[in-house]
Amino acid sequence: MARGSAVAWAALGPLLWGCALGLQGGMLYPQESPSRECKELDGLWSFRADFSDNRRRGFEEQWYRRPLWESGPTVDMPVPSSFNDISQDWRLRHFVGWVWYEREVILPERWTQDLRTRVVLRIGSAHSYAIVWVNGVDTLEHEGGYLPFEADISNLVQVGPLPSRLRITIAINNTLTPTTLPPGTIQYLTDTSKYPKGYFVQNTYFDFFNYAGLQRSVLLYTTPTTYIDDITVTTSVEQDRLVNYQISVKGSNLFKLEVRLLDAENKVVANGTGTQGQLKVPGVSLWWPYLMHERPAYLYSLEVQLTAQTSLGPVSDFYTLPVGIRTVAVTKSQFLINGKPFYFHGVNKHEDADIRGKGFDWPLLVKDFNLLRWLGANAFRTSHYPYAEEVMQMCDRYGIVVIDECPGVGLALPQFFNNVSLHHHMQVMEEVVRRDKNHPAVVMWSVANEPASHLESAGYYLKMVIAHTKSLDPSRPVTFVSNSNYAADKGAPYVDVICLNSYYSWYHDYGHLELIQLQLATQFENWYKKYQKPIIQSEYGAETIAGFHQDPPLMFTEEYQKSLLEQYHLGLDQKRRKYVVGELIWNFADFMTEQSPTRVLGNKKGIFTRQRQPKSAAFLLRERYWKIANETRYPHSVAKSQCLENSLFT
Ligand code: BDP
Repeated sequence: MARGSAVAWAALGPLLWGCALGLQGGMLYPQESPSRECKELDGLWSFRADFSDNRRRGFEEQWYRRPLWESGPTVDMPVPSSFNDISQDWRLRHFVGWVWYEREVILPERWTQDLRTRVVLRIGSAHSYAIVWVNGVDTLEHEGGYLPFEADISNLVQVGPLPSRLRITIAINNTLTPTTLPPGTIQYLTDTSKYPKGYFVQNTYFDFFNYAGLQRSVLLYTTPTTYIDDITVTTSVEQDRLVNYQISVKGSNLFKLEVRLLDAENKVVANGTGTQGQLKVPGVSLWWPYLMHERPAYLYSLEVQLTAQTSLGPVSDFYTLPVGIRTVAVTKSQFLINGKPFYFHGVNKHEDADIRGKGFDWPLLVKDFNLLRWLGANAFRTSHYPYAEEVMQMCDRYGIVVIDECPGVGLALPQFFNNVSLHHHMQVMEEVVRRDKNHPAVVMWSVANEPASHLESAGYYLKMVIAHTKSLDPSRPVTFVSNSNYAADKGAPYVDVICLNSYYSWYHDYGHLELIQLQLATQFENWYKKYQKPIIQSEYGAETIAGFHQDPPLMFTEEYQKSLLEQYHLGLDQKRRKYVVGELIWNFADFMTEQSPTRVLGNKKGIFTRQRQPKSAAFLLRERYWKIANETRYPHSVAKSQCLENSLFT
């Protein structure tokens, strides 16, 4: 790759093309156990953006070789956080190119002296291309934001007497090009009467701000040198209640694996041995979505214990994986969870908040889940990229069903459907599935949002990505989200569920709410007639400035958002018991976008503000979701009060 190049990014292409697909190793979420320790590196890092004209100064001067402050002025940067909204420097908010993060760490002596210990550096995500040095040594590179990556750094820290101080330097480039995901273009503006020499802008083709930086946690963790590398669990409930597991071990071939399944009361309910097997679970408690059952989100724990012989003596490794037993299936007109019809009544989200941007934040996460439960939402889509692992864990624990979307957003131009992009897109799907495959909450993969799927080249491209995803995980349906305007969708034949975004009486027929029911009915009937697959209304909504009021309703007011939703709901109710299997509002909360004359400090289609306060539409949606929950709950005898109680106090 052309290191240090902010813009000549296509150089990455030929390198990637021709690489074999297939990831090395697993990506288990780091956890402490009798054999594993974690050291979080969240907090303040030193930071420096490379403002040089060619953005290459950091590489030319080798900033990774010495402490970053020696290269020039640095500032404090919190991790996790996007760097964009932290400082008062406007150049940083819009910065395109390489930024540099650095942090020193002191390691426990055991980590550096005990040669049976493996030390791993793990980065939750770095948007979008990252290079990592440890003590100045080139250690790791990763392409693509929103997904974790890691490196075994034992060799670097276990070198002689007490090198316990570690300097971690991470250079991150947020440039988006035709072969990144999401893609983008760099445009040079060469009219020197209007723009200074070398002036360029980053064009994106999606509707959220391209926040960047170390937006999720960075940590160090240990395992023994022979260790549990990956666990894959699938569950079935047909004849017997089964948990199928597959475990990969690295470091030695001489090992023993013991597996125990514990119920929520910590009682062992099944045992197994070896790298793969099936566990029968007597009197099983299934994992049910929130509001679908009186005891939703039941989780077992799969305890894996490894004992191995190494040249330095015996080692043990322990890892515990939460397991929810449930099935997912799709018919011509239904989405089934545990064999029962499931109706998605939920939201689309963004990872987005004031100051932090896309930075992971526990208070925000818990607030969002409290709001989801208050709303009676049972699902969301990770529009338009995989969310933090902690979010997925909460979904498992709260019973919130997830359509897990990869960053395949903004695939708007014909040149984005090329072989290099296809290869990268498949690789990203591998990383998404590897990371999220064990979450019972994840019921479907979404490979893209609104690709230009009327194009011939897009048809082939989507077919390949969908087929690849199915081969990675045959246990879940696969979709991509269509803009319902594209009558001749070349990708739709390959999806299991049709997901449609439409904005009637918003982007068309402004103000004409009376047209929504007719247009929605036409949309549903056309698509169903053609494909005979269940349909989710995956987006609908209206831009709404909290506090704007007008009756009769006018666009941008809270009354208009409510009325638009009401009209959509009438249309949805006509098809709900036929083949429409879900509705997801756009959007859960207001979020930041690029600046444009059509966005007032971002996208305002949230039913909550960016600060998570309800607009009037939130109350309307709450009424509806609780009503639908009461109709669709299984078994039907559970009282609403019971569910309300669950939602408020569990
Ligand atoms: C949809 C996109 C979404 C946008 C939304 C909008 O999928 O990312 O934010 O439009 O315009 O088409 O609000």
